Amino acid sequence: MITLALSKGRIFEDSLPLLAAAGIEVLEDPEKSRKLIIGTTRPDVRVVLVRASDVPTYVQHGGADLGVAGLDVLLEHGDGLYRPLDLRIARCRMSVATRADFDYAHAVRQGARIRVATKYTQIARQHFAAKGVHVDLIKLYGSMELAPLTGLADAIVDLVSTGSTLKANQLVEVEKIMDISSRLVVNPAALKLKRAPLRALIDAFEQAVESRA
Ligand code: PRT
Ligand code: MG
Repeated sequence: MITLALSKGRIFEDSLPLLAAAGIEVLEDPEKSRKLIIGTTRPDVRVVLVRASDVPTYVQHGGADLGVAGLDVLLEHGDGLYRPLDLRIARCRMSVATRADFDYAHAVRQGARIRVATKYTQIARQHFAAKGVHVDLIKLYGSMELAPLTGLADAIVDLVSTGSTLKANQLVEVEKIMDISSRLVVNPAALKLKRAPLRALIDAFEQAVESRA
């Protein structure tokens, strides 16, 4: 049995065409069913539904043989996963945003201490350290946009796709940190134990990604 960890929402939706290209269809719609384990048209392949940020944990500890997770989630999780394939799905970017009346470039030039609220503390820490910018990081679990509006922080680090969430909250994107897409991650021990079927699945995903590029 091969177990694939996916999260509900955009990663599940965007993974369906890749699965289809590998000849796999899931037998249930997670938006309609409450099941957390979903069978597929391949009797030896099943999908487990977990929180996006739990996918690396499932794959690392063998709760799943492979999984799909955003680069943001993987970078926050840290090492311990074989990361073979950029699936180029669920694309967005990690950016710094502020209120329009906060002069970010000026604050950086002045060497001021900037208060940054984010869910992505590892990525933010690494980014500002590389730039030599002093920051006080404030860890949040959601609704980051609120932080600059309430005076909790000067800036946020968050994912941006269309930009409409920032716009709706009168925030402006002042710096792109990196492009983000989802990756196929594989448990190294599973890759040894189930080499042939996992390799076939990874190769099919790879071909599907390339043919869509
Ligand atoms: O379930 P849980 O809340 O723990 O997980 P999650 O919210 O991380 O899951 P989900 O499904 O929302 O995101 C899964 C992955 O999709 C993320 O890890 C990213 O790699 C990727 N992705 C792609 C995005 C976006 N685009 C995105 N736009 N994840 C989040 N957003 C959010 C963003 O945080 C912001 O609040 O959408 C808002 C911005 O969107 P725009 O279009 O208004 O700019
Ligand atoms: Mg979400």
